[in-house]
Amino acid sequence: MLKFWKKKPADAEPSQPTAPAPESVPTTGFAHDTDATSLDHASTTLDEALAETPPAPDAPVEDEASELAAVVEAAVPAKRGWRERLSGSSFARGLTSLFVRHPKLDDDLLDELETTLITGDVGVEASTALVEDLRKRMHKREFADAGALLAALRQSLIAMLRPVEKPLDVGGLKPHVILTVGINGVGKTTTIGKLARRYRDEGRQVMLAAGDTFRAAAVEQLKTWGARNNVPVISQGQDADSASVIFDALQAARSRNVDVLIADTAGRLHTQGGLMDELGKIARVLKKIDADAPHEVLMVIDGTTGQNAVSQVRQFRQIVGVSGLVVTKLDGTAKGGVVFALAREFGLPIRYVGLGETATDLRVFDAEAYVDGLLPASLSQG
Ligand SMILES: Nc1nc2c(ncn2[C@@H]2O[C@H](COP(=O)(O)OP(=O)(O)O)[C@@H](O)[C@H]2O)c(=O)[nH]1
Ligand SMILES: [Mg+2]
Repeated sequence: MLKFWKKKPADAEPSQPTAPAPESVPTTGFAHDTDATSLDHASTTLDEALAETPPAPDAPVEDEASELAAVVEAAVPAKRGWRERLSGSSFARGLTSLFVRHPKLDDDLLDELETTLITGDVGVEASTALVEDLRKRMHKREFADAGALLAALRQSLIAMLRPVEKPLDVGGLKPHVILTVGINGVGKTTTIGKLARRYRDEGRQVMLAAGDTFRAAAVEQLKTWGARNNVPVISQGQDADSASVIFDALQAARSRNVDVLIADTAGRLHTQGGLMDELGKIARVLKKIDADAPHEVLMVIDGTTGQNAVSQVRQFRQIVGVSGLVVTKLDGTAKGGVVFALAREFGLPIRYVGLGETATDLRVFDAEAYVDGLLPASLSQG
């Protein structure tokens, strides 16, 4: 059932999560927050947080209308907008210019296609396999012209991504625990903010856990997203034990009947080994409360990273058993081909993609919309 919550006017929402100005942080806030391991503390924090988010049955009509619009947007896979966000990437521009420069079907076209795919981060193996298949089919005269080859390329690219088009289902289990992992700066906290907004708009009770305790700014950033979306954030002071924060949050989420708990984690500690130990510990303590938790280990990848993304996934997978991926920053200059490389290498579900910095810029991954966003417009419009 849908619930309408009091919501700040949309224009109060900055395009980027900004930490509060230093002078607006109460000096006593951290002293209070630091005393942290007890459950009482967690529920106190939660009571305070929930007190700020009562259901508002008398919410103004325009609020209901915008909430509804957001629900509709979340429910119907919005294919609109993918091309707008993706077509500016060097990969998409490379593909378009290739077909403009080579209107004729020949081996040169295929050689250049291979180069474009490799340059676009699709990966050497995948690019070569894809082009060799198209070349064979061309020599068998399967394609009447370059347009037919483009159509076949589209089908092949979609076929590469179909197996990883598996949306995350957060219904059923309650609370559904999502542990977010990935290296620093990839967009974990931003993605959590976007997810909080999405799930809340679907009428779910959402809670966030500020498990990136390595930097004070990370906690503030998550709190900002929480406040903006009227979603409670469980946190302790800076340098608190991340596993303890997330453990408390799961206790609180259970007692409050929360639907989805999303935990943030650090992307960097003093040592790489330290980070991996911490993630392992988080997973272990969660299991003390719920043997199946975390239900999703969502690894966030920066789409501009290139082939390095593949080794990042390999590393995190060994430690915490990644169950789904989010690829961010695919808007703008990202090459975008890394999505294909990841799909081929791991076959891990790609749950969402980030197509911008604001709360509604996270899309459920859609293989067809993604490929059509990268390829020349003439095809998918036809
Ligand atoms: N353009 C764009 N920027 C993004 C996207 N996702 C995150 N960012 C930006 O990436 C930067 C790092 O994000 P943050 O969430 O702090 O990363 P974290 O260190 O992994 O938590 C911020 O400036 C975000 O606004 C996206 O999908 N598109
Ligand atoms: Mg962060």
